[in-house]
Amino acid sequence: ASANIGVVGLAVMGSNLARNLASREGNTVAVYNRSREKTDHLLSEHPEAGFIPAFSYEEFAASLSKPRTAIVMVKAGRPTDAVIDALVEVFEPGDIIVDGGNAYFPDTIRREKAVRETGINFVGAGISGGEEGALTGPSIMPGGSDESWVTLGPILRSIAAVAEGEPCVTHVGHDGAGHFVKMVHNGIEYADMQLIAEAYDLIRRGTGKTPAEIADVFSEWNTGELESYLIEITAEVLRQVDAETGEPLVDVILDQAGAKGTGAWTVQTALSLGVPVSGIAEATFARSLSSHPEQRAAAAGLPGPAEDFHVDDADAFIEDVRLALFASKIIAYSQGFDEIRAGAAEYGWSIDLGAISKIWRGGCIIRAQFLNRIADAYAEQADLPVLAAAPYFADALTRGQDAWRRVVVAATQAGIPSPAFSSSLAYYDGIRAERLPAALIQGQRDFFGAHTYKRIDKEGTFHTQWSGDRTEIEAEDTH
Ligand code: NBP
Repeated sequence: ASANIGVVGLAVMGSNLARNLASREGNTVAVYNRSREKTDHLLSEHPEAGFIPAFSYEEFAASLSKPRTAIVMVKAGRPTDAVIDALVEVFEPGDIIVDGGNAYFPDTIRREKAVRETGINFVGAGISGGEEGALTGPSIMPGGSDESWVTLGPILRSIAAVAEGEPCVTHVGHDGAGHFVKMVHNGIEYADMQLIAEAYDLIRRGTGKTPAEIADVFSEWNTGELESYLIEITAEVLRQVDAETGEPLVDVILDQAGAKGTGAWTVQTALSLGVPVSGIAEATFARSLSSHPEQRAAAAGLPGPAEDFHVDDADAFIEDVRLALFASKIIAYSQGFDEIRAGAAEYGWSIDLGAISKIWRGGCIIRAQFLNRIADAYAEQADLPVLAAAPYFADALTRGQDAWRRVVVAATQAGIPSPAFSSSLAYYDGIRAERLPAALIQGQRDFFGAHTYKRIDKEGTFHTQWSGDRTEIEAEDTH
């Protein structure tokens, strides 16, 4: 027994994570993969890592010092269950099994409960940053017990990305909290990407600039408050020229966006929690819409606006789009953090929202300067009801709202779909409204279903006898 950490599953993510672990002072890494070839390959390619190979689960367990700690990096779903079951057989109480794959958080809650009964610790850890991040430093979102964190904390801190001197990992909360937060991270990523795509589309169709020229706009934006990994890579993608045709690559890529499901999970979960994540939902739906070529072909003949879209002052328009993008981004993040807040309340997790924004500053796809402002807002007030109303963000929304409205109006008039821009603006106007037509909805519900309503001027629950003389009575029940 001489390894302090083990990795099971040596496909691209697992082998990169194993190499990352091995490269850090103090770690000796045991490795195991179901089929022998991947283990042999990793060992021959990276003799410098000093891996301790195992070719059975028994050998793997024997090569680990106690408490045994293993990170599982296999395909999500059944393969993960199969590996956990096998490890439970060879591990002992106090040992730690970490699932670093992309598990759906209810699965993590279920697995944690089952494994805990054996006395073994189970930790679901969201790991963001793809292959590159796994190798050089990901953002890590571990859940699980406090006991497991004592052993796991230093190991994960050793391999995580570092942002402003701090490792991008924190003990998020118990059982499924880590995978929940990773899920919302991906949902926010969907919204951020959609917003950037809408900004590009509006600028291109409004000003006639080429993708390469728009790349320069994004590079410029990347020096200011929008500074982020996603803006940076957007410029790179837009600048890329297709070797075969000489066209901008973005013009030869099929316009049907794929998805692996984490955006949908974020939205489904938000629906059951009753949290309006409209930006994430629209971003997820926009990908679905793009991926139905038969419907798009059938609808292609439907009319758009009579006049062509052209803006007179390109620079002013681009500045409006920048402000609209920042305002919409604030809303998307505000909604995402709202979902984490609601999830924590529902599942009994104690999640430090400021700490979450900090561990997203490095390693992950949504890494950005902006996340410091979120951390500041929660440092100022830990129980913020809504992030968008915190002073820094309220100020940015105040600065941006006129431009935001102009952009949404222009997009609507030009017939350019901007679901994420416009739904974010609708959310903003909804959340800040003094009164909402929800009052009318309550009246309608009372009319057809006797669902009752409350009044603004006195306590109690009321019902109007719609099918009778329409007098109001005090009601007992709220349906
Ligand atoms: P894959 O998701 O492609 O999984 C392949 C690995 O699973 C191989 O090691 C394979 O072993 C193993 N495996 C399977 Br399949 N069934 C198994 C079973 N019944 N028992 C034991 N092992 C089994 O690998 P990946 O792309 O490296 O991703 C690993 C995890 O990390 C996934 O959950 C993924 O969602 C997550 N993730 C991926 C990324 C990314 O950018 N790719 C980013 C973040 C998270 P074999 O060699 O014997 O077939």
